Amino acid sequence: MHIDFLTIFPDLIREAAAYGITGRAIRTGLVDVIAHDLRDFANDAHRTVDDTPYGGGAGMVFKPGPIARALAAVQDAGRSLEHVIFLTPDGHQLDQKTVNRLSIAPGLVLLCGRYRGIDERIRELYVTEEISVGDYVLSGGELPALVLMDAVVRLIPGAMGDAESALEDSFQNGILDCPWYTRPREFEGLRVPDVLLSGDHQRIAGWRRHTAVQRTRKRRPDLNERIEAGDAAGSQNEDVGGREK
Ligand code: 9D3
Repeated sequence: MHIDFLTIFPDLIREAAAYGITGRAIRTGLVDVIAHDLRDFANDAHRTVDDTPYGGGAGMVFKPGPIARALAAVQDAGRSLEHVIFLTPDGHQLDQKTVNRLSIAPGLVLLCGRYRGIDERIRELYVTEEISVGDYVLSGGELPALVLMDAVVRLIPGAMGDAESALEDSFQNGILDCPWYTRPREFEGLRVPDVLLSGDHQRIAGWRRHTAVQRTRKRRPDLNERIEAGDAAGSQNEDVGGREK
């Protein structure tokens, strides 16, 4: 998968992309990430990418020209503009269903805004999808774009080792995880539940299911409604399509 970021902070993207599962996926050639500096597509000596809003008001708006030229450069490099995703607080809130769908795309273009936003005509002309990461205010789209990339890349076949199974996550989607313990057997006066030391794998599996359901009931009654309705996977986990699960 090709992932192109359009941003005024390309180094933030490059730095963050080098870690963890994404970093390894890049090194093994499963993914290639290019962070384009929008300022490279400005047309003045000051590399200006923003301007004051028509009609007045505080803050600055990204000019359409640099973004359009950056997108043209992405296309000239042979990438499709089929998925031009604008990260914005008024987008569709990111969920696993969206991540699954995007994980089978050959390429994504992630447009990161700042300030008051971007000129509306870019949204009309080029943006195919608008995504938010939740109802809280951040200072820009870079961290949301990295969140989206992280969630997508881990679903690409080969990106995760067996120990970090994406398959297991998709099963558990719609239900929270059970508690986990490792050594020592007693820590600051708290002991590991005996059942986990029993060696009885059926009882252990039962305990894990039970504690997971209990925790989901208590912490996420919204998810729990779907479990009760016999829809354990919830709407978050519809078939990816085109890939074996
Ligand atoms: C005046 C209205 N503001 C919207 C709540 C304007 C505004 C605030 C912050 C516009 C952009 C931003 C910067 N945030 C993002 O670019 C962003 C974001 C976010 O702030 N929260 C959740 N998801 C996202 S995705 C991009």
